[in-house]
Amino acid sequence: MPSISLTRHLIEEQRSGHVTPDLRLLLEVVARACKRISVAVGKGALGDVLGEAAAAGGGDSINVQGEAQKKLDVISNEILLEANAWGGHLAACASEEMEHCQQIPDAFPRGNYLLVFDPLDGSSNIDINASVGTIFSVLRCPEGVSAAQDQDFLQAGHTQVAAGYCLYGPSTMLVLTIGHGTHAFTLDREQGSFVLTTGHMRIPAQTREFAINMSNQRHWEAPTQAYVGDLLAGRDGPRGQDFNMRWVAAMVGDVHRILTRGGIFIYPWDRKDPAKPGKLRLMYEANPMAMLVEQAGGAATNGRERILDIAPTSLHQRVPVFLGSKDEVEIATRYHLQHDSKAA
Ligand code: FDP
Repeated sequence: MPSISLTRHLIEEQRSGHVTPDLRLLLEVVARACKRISVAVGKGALGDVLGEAAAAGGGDSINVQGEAQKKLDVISNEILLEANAWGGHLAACASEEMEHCQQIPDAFPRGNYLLVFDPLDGSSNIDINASVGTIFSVLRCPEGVSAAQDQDFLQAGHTQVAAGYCLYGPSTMLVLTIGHGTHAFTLDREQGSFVLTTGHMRIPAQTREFAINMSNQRHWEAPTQAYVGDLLAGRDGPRGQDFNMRWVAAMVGDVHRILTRGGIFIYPWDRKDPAKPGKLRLMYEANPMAMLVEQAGGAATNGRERILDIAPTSLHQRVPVFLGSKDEVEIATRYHLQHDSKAA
């Protein structure tokens, strides 16, 4: 059986009418940028890529989220911006690392798509040589818009035309959806190409594995406490079975495990900073992951409603996330909705 490269897969999807030539080429460019990021990540301590990025005036560089930027955050952001500037498929890019979207420079033709990315997710894993990743989402540029602004990106997740991530782990993997299933490609380092290794990933509907940062437990709201408490009670509790816990601390790694063998990933609202509706970003993390998970038969909510139906109000909006095995996400969501209806 000949191996199927990402290029061949996308050409076949184009022949089936699932992807336009422009979107196909755009996805190839993103994949190529991810290969370059994979090389930079792989250099580790030998490549002067570890540690914090320096600010222009000295000290550590802080991004728009108020977080210290790692050198690899900055390098990955630049690789994605540079790779996507000249292809002619994009109108603008928005990155978790930049306050506002960036239009394609006037020197290059502009296309009909908008690219959204988190260049290096899980960056606290960089310096410990653990998995990190790039997450991306593609939207259509609204009709008639020639110079896209931030508000043109504010489209609900169900309008995404493609979403994916690249996981930089023991192997580099690209996981992609264009709305016709979720497919995983592994980077063949000798050939330099992504090869299809799992087509049509399926998340089992039921699971006995959950992922959450338990150190925040005391800050959670009552229904999250009740739900996780019942998981922890195991076979003696209302669920009548034991649950295992895993936490990679990079969303890409946790979601990849769930796409591979099921589970539920939770980053709930908490009281640590009541002004923030969650830690994870709707446009850069929750929407693309929700599309990938739904396309693999799973579910994704904010504890109350489907993530892909949330109308974004700002580029860097945060959101609580419950995603993974469909039945388990429904159970977790029910705890929150029942709590709300009792309180009403
Ligand atoms: P990080 O801050 O290291 O970039 O997107 C943020 C994220 O990582 C997710 O990848 C990860 O799931 C989560 O934050 C980890 O947060 P904790 O600090 O609570 O572990």
